[in-house]
Amino acid sequence: MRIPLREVTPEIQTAEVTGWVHEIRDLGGLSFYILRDRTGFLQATIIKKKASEAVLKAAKEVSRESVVKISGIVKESDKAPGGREIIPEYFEIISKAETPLPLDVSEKVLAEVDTRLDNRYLDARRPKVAAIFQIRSAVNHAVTDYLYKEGFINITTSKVVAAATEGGTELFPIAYFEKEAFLNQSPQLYKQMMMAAGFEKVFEIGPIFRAEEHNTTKHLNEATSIDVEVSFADHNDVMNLLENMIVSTYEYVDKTCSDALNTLETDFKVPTGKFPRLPYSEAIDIASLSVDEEIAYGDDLSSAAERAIGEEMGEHYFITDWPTAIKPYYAMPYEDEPEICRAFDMMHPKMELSSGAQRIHQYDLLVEQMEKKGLSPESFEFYLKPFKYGMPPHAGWGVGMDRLVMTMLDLPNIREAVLFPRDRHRVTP
Ligand code: ATP
Ligand code: AMO
Repeated sequence: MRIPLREVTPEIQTAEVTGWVHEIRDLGGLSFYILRDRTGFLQATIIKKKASEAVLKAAKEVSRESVVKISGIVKESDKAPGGREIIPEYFEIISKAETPLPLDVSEKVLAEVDTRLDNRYLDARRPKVAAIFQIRSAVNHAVTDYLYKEGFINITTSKVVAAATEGGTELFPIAYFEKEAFLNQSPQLYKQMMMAAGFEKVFEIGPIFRAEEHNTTKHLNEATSIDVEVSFADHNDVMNLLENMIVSTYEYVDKTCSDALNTLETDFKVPTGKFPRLPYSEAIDIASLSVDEEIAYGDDLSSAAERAIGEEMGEHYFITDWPTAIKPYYAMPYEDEPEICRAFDMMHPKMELSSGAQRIHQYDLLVEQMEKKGLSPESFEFYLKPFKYGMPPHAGWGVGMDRLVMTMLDLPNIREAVLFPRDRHRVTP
């Protein structure tokens, strides 16, 4: 029976293993084959004088990154990785890799990001890359687990839509028979409609599509968003929910991913306690003191402004009380001060991770806000109708999963956190 490489120890005496040939070293009378699978490495040592003809033939023919099956005796060895080695009595090449390889999996030669992404299947054989996706899987698990425990219903909404939700960023049109259709920018309108349906607490983890024109290290054209919506809740309730979810996700990664974190050699820290709440007006003051550009109240925060404020804050934080004019039409203005609204962004010191708000649940006010933003309520009829038949007050947010993983692991580029990223120039693989 096949044994994962990590579990091969001298105590088991003999083993049958499969894996990829990570490295080959030939020292004349001796040759070494470092095998790799998702659990680790194992050295196969061939003593040429003692090995069978069949083993010698396969060993001579095999190339790096081929898939092989080896069985033999397991012995202690202080010079081999993990302090043990296997002496092959059987050596089969299951799938031979062509040479030269498109990129060096053993990391002796570093490849450009584009070469790596073009050959993601090979790139992801590198333990440092695989570790990122093990952690991303744990993040997904922790988030889902947390939300289920909080009583949320997991929903799946359509990604083919007839209208924009967010504004500000462009839509991708798609060919949909004789209708005009687009890829959805956010499940925003759908999660709100499920509040009208009485689901009370919903979440969705799914793709969002944004035709961002520029290539940046923190924007994708297809991102993964963690979206929640909660009825009978205000912006403060969902900010509390968000910070608890983030902390518990970090804690889960800390508890379950120590090998992957060690492989990445990253400075991983679980954020502590409450994230400070910084009103937008104060955030603008901080930014205008530290950034070399004109910044006025009412401006969106540029990336440079975000970084300057982040440096000052030094930890995760919220920016609250945004000007109503620069947040989407669905954000609820304060009753006594309608120029500002119950919207927030949740920030990592390096970038925005989430936007959210208490939403407008009153039909007339929502139509008024849409008109103020230059949108035509007629094209949002499917969304507006539920507000006429019993819409509870509600609030929610969306977190970019890719940015969450990127900032958690201090990755230099969002593409590192995505298996098959989509950007301005990339639609394959
Ligand atoms: P929003 O908060 O409006 O949904 P967003 O999530 O894209 O937008 P960020 O990604 O945090 O917001 O963007 C912060 C800042 O980065 C923006 O205000 C802008 O200055 C800059 N920015 C946003 N999108 C792009 C882009 N596609 N290309 C270059 N810079 C951008
Ligand atoms: P927003 O547009 O701020 O809010 O998006 C929410 C979060 O999604 C992530 N994100 C992206 N990540 C990578 N590339 C992109 N192009 C990209 N665009 C967005 C970010 C961002 O903070 N409907 C609201 C959410 C709500 O109010 O519930 C929304 O979509 O991390």
